[in-house]
Amino acid sequence: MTTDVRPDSPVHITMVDGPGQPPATPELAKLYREFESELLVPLWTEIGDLMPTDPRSRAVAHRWRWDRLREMAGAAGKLVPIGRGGERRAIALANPGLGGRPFATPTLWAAIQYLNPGEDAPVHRHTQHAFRFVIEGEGVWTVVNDDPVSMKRGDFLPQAGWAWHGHHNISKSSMAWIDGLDIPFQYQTDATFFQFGPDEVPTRQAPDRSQSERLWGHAGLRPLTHLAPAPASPLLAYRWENTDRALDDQLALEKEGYAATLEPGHAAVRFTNPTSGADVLPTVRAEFHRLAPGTATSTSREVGSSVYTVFEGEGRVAVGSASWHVERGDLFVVPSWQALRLESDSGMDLFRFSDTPIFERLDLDRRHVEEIQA
Ligand code: 1HN
Repeated sequence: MTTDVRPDSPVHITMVDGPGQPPATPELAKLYREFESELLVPLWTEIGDLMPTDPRSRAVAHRWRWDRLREMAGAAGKLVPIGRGGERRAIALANPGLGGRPFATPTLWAAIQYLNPGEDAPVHRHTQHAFRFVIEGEGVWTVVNDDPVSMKRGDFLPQAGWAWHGHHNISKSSMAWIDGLDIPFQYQTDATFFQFGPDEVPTRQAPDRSQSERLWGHAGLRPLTHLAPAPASPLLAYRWENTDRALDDQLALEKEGYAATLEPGHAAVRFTNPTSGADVLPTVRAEFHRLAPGTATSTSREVGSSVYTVFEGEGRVAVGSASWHVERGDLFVVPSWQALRLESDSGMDLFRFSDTPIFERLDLDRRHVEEIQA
């Protein structure tokens, strides 16, 4: 029996020599061509790639500089109109290991978004979970399910998947911020839905506090009208004043002899869902880390990927075999299972987001902290 070889088969099997490999004969070559034409792949040529002894991410450790991002976002603000279709003037980090796609890591999107005075980013909704984190400036309102929420430096603003949202700049100056979403995760797993809403953001009102903050923004106090746990946080803004004070308090408590820090000089908080204490978003973890001057973290690795941005200060970061000096606004990526170490002489504040909730939910999370070298 003869088999037509599919010249366009996406399957390509190479004969390799080595342990566990069959003798390379013309008959084997013929069998491999038949596999290709029938769209079949033998395990014995693939197992090393499919099942490495530990995670080998295709994503690469990489750092993007804020001054360049900010400059190019400003140029886009002049050249690129914002409206229906394009939806957002967002410029995404493309990890050099992920084929030029707008993916910071295999699961996470990170972008700088830019809005000119008076502009609207039109209303829409999608299944992707999202957040904003503000490095500098103010004046933009994100309106989530008709609740207008102001955005200021240091604020963290989560937004659950399928919530209607648009942004409006009420101020006289342009503003840039960072967006994080689980776009690559939902894209790879074909879970994405999207709908258009109104072209104009419905509100021009700018109250001091959003409805969500009035209902949920009182630490430790649960409204009795809302006792059921929600999958994502209903609190739409985690204000910088609170984050800053929490971190300051941890470092002060450490000085007073309480075990309040993650490790010496390293204060850290996680943004959580007030209905459950779980992560703010089902697929995304968000944290803030403060290194006191002269602090170095231990070296650790974990399953899942992270994106960090330097909020204030400067320092040194080592990820796997890469290492950079980082300063205010710089973003960097930590691929799965690559060793991370942070260090700062003058002190450094970092916002971090990661895909860890996905792995915890599936019982695939692992973390390893290296022993301190003498
Ligand atoms: C989106 O809706 C926002 O709402 C930001 O600001 C980035 C990237 C892809 C698709 C939708 C936003 C996005 C996005």
